[in-house]
Amino acid sequence: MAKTNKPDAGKSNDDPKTKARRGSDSKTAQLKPGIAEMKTKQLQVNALAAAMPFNATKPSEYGFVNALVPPQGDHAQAASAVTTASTLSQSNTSAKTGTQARSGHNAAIDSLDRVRVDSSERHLTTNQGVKISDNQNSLKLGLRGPALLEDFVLREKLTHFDHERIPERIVHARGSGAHGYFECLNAITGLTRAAPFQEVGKVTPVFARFSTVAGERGSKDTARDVRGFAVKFYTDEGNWDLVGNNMPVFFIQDAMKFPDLVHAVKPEPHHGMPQAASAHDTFWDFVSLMPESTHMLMWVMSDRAIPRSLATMEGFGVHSFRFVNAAGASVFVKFHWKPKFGTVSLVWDEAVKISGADPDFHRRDLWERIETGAYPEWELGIQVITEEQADTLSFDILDSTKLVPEELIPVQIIGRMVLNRNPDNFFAETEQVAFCTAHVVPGIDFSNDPLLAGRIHSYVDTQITRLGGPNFHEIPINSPLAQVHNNQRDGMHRQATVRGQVAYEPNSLGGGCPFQAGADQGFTTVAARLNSREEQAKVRGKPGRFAEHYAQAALFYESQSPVEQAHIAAAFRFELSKVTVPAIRERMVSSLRNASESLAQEVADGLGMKHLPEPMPRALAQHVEPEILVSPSLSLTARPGRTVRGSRIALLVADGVKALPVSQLQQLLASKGAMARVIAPRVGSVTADDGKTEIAVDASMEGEPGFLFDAVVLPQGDAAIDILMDDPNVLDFVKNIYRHGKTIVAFSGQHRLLEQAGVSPSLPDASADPGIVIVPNDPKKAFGKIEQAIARHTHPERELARLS
Ligand code: HDE
Repeated sequence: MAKTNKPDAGKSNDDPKTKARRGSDSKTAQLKPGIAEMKTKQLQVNALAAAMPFNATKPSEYGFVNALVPPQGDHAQAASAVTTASTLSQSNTSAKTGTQARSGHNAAIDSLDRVRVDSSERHLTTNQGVKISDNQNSLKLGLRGPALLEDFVLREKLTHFDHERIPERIVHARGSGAHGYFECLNAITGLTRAAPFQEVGKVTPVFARFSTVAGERGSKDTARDVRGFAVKFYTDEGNWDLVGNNMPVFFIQDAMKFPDLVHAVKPEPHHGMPQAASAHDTFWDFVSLMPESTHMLMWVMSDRAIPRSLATMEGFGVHSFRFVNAAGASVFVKFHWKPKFGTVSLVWDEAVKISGADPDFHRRDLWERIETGAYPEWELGIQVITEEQADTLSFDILDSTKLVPEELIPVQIIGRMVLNRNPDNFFAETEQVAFCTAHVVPGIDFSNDPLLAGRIHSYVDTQITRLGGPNFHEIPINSPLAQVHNNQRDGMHRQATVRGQVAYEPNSLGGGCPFQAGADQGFTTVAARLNSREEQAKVRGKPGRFAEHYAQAALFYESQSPVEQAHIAAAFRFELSKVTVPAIRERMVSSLRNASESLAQEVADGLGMKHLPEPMPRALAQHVEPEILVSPSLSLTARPGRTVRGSRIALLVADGVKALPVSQLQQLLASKGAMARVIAPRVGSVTADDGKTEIAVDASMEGEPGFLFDAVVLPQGDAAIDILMDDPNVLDFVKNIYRHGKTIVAFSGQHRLLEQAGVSPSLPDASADPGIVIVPNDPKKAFGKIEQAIARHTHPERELARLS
């Protein structure tokens, strides 16, 4: 009975050598129950226990030095797999019990293949697998008689149906998810030992879920709100969840205030309104009393809160985390997801209209992008900050209401994430996925951010109610690819059928297994945290640097383009107009004065305030000199990469349209990853100008109004244009595209429709509107121009001209 307690670095429990030492499974399969075999097993168990005559690692539990480097647990090899098996009768196999365990393998967590169901060519059955002869009628005593209690088919069906819903997430209830992969582009072994970053080209499977925060599960996608940006990395060393948002800062500095914030933004408790909106009394009452939220308010009132697509928004880890390398050295790190296809947002009028016509706008967009191969993609970037550097900053990097400007500490790209597979089942995957900030892997650790500390607790806790008990990690979407072996047992909905007699550690009856991994392979907490300079006393309070609340709110506002600034002012005006208590509006404006006098004035004017209220007294009287006053990277215009890929383009048609340009454009756009939809007054088909060709219509203008598209191409063909010019839906279609700053393509000599819709091809200063593209009759010749205009997504010149 060999004893092993040497570090086993780099070897997984699936190590073939380990398997060989333990004896093969086929060997145990031959051991049938019987008195002699029982005796043999007893002897083997005794030998295994005797191999561990005392607890060899006990001394290492004491003292500071040992605490830093826990050893691997003491363990011994069993003579055969039967030594540690629950039962000798395992050799009596069946179709249900199967044979026996693969040594050291947890089959409850294998890939999603093990739970994927395909019902093609299959009968309908009950949950017990009994074939159902009639799925139309309940069992009755005679055709007109009463239904019978014995109808187990009906009762099973109704009972299951009655319990189909689970509690929705308290926040982030509305979300959409997808599978994909993370690829390491830059190995950063010097910074972290985290598995996904050890080797260039290393691929780690991921599942990402994007969400709004305030709305309920069935609420609209385009609400003005923060977007959750949560990514589960199924790493070789366990699951790592990077549970971030599409904004790099947060409203509050301490977890203690989270329930207050959420209660304030959610529908008001007396009448349950409004849904998925911050534009109401309680939200603004709360935030205007919490000046630390001013920076986040700037983000939430900006266009970042109404993204065009989940694929065109940035993501941020928000808190400072820690990277830890193999030698145990640690640095602070901030995570950034940079969308490969640029940052694009909607305008407010567009978002409001979309929410009526397609409340699933973002979910559909994500789905369609993946189904059509226009895979969303982000680069993962990091800002690395040493403890010493952090001390020199004018703000505290443990304060989640502050960001680290990229101009101060650049973002280095270390990898990319591609989402390339839609879920098979929304509920099983997107709804049941359970993210948790506590899910970290060796190489990643927490900072002392007090907001993060609360989150480490909250996410696991909430799943216990939401997913019905402590075994939610076994739900297939949540289970890691890395092996799971521990002595946690039982509880609601337990799947893993752990064999053997042992559910405790230390043990000798299981050969000490599963044994503690030790510092070499296991997760260890960065000891440097203990050396931090915080007061060691138990206190309820915040560090002094947290008291400065306005410098970065000003930084964000000053870094926006004029159009973006106008949108921020309009959003404050809109939201505060919905506040029914004048004192709250005044309080908010008085707070805004500390961030930007011009913004405060504009908002006050918009609210009809005759006089500006006094600036709100600051929590920190003395001025703090920020490192920089403007950070261009904070503007949505900063990211390169805007493209037609993933765009939706409407090709307007009616009877009498010329067919060739329609089919040419469909093909050209498809070749660039854009989706062209043929839109007509009705669904069905239209007849082309040759009187023969039928063009299939994808959707009607009622079904898919103009604001759902990134661009519109007006038709060629006089007869078609005549029909469309008389249709008010068509004029609204075109007007909305124009109003929302998007591209309109018209064929030369055929822009009567534009004029009818009141759209001018030039800007007020007589220069050409870059979003109105007049092309020759052959769209192939002008496709470059069309593509370029659509790729810009929005043409701010139009709005800028209105502003000036
Ligand atoms: Fe969350 N948050 N949160 N949060 N959060 C949840 O967990 C919480 C915070 C974020 O797609 C809940 O599984 C506390 C910041 C995302 O499933 C809950 C605090 C950030 C998601 C919870 C915060 C986030 C959640 C609800 C303050 C950005 C959706 C259901 C201390 C960095 C994940 C659930 C998904 C979800 C608690 C603050 C992001 C209740 C206590 C800051 C993306 O556990």
